[in-house]
Amino acid sequence: MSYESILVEQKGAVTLITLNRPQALNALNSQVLADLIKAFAAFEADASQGCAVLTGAGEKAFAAGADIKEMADKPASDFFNEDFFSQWTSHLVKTTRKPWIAAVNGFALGGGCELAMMADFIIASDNAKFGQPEIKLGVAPGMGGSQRLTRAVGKSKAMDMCLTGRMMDAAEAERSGLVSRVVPLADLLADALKTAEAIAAMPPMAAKVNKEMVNAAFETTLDQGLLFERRAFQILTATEDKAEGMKAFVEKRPGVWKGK
Ligand code: CO8
Repeated sequence: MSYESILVEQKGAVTLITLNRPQALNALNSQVLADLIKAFAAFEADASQGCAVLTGAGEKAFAAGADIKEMADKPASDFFNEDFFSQWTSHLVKTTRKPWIAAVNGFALGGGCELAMMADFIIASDNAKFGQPEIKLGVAPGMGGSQRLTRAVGKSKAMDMCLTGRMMDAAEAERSGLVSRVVPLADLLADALKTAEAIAAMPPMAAKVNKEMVNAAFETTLDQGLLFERRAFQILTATEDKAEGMKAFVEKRPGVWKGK
């Protein structure tokens, strides 16, 4: 499979996807979207792949936002008629059932921050900077920033970020719960790949179900979420991997998974 704006490599059971427009700070244009849709579909379909890592080329940016140059002259009717930005969520979030991690190296602004928040979790480098600066362009977040950022860091900080357009550094992002951890830039990729390898080595059905359960917490009441959790747990107990996992524990050996 060939891509114009991203690099895709398989590292064992981990797919590493790199946004590759460093000259534009990996700004997200329609080519990047088309490439990512293809890459995520290939990752999802390939049974040898258990987890993906998304990062940005270069040391400066994960992605500095949607491509402003591409959007600048686009009429409002096109944004509306294309339902601009909707495909990001439908392809990268809704149809990707396998886990994936955003390894944020540098700026994650606007659509870049929103793309990182589509990941199941974010590992950030110590030079990472997050922000929703769209207000400065006369617009507002359009790929989930007002919703996912608010769920991640709460109303006060989300309002602060969206209304001032200021950047949050990696330490503040970790303190606020936006990222799971911060590591030195030099260690970021190795750390993210190691984490992804560990996830890819888990029973695949259990990985998908754990992801679905945590995501359900954002969509349901507590009672409905708890019911979903119990039912999903109960279904997992019928899998061959559950039998193997518990047997392997008792026999003090690693489990060998079938994905069944
Ligand atoms: N889109 C297109 N090109 C970009 C973007 C971007 N989002 N960000 C950076 N670039 C380009 C620059 O234009 C520059 O290109 P060139 O060398 O050809 O001039 C190159 O990347 C390097 O950037 P800078 O020279 O600006 O680098 P600095 O180190 O001086 O600054 C910053 C780094 C602070 C990250 C700065 O580049 C910046 O502020 N970028 C824009 C950040 C931003 O506003 N992001 C939000 C974009 S909007 C969005 O994501 C949601 C949709 C909103 C709809 C808008 C409708 C009009």
